Amino acid sequence: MQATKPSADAYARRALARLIQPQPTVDAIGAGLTFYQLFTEDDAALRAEAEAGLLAPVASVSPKFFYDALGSRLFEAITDLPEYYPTRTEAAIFSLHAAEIALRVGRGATLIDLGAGNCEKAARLFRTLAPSRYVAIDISADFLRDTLRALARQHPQLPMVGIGADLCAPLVLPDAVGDGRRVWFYPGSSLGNFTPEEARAFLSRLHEGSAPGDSVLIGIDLIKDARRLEAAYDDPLGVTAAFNLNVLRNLNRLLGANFDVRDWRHVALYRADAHRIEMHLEARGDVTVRWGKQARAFAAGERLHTENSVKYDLPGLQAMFADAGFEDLHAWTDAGGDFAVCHASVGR
Ligand code: AVJ
Repeated sequence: MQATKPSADAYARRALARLIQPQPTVDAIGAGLTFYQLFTEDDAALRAEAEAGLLAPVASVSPKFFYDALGSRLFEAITDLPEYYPTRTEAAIFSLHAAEIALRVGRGATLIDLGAGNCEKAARLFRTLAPSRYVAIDISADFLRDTLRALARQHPQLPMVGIGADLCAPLVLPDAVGDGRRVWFYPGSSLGNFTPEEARAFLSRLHEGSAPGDSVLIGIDLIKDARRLEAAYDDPLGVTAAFNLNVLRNLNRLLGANFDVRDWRHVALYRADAHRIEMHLEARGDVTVRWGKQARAFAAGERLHTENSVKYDLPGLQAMFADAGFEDLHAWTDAGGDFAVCHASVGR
């Protein structure tokens, strides 16, 4: 598909976005760090979303509900597992190709970290990319705020903006993000949580929110042997199982539900036809879950679908970035072809 011509309206759109931005809770933490909490008013929407998923014929819950403070820590622990190759493979690609990546990305940009988590990946790029500002966005706001406090002390010269927001919602950035050239950083194969269609739509939204010269830097897991994939999502230590089960504790808090973690079993399987890992929680026996005036009965063996982790190949990535309007895709991979780091630009 022909890449859409970058609209000259991008700047105007940015200005408009500034006019309609919601009033966030602003927290000037000092030492060049400002924190915005954008989604507090949306708690009801989050509850409605979780509830709709639980009541659907095939019950599901969005993976964004994994990431309460404990969930974020459990995910960090996953990245230390020998079976979970993506995080360390991506880090190796960044360090091996640092010079070339810096050349393509360019120094002095506003680095916008989408789903920043512990901010470690971005922080490791500070020296290579020399950003003029670091903007970290994550749904796990308290975890992000703590992380950024520490990071700001280590990098007193680098202005930082933290934003607690749901990336699935339309992204409206506060003024403090500034008008500098933007690099949207989306590492860790987070894009894999979207279906391919949603992923393309997400990239299109980034493209729409961009001006000529802005770019994306995205890490994504590649299609490989099912056995290695399943081992990465069902580790013998049970850390991934704990990560998956923790979503139930989060739902209990969010909805006032009565999930008992012991009633559920972690399931991870690779669906080769859809190129995706699926994670589910399977009821060990008949279970009825209650919250408010609602209830959902699960028969023994019935599953709650908690995550898709879609894997790509390079031609598929090429097509998706082009469809979203991006140009000049360059992908770096490790020698084993396990993981790709992609850079693509908004044309002039
Ligand atoms: C953070 C979405 C990239 O899909 O590999 C890790 C989450 N789930 N183990 C992934 C995850 C189970 C992870 N992402």
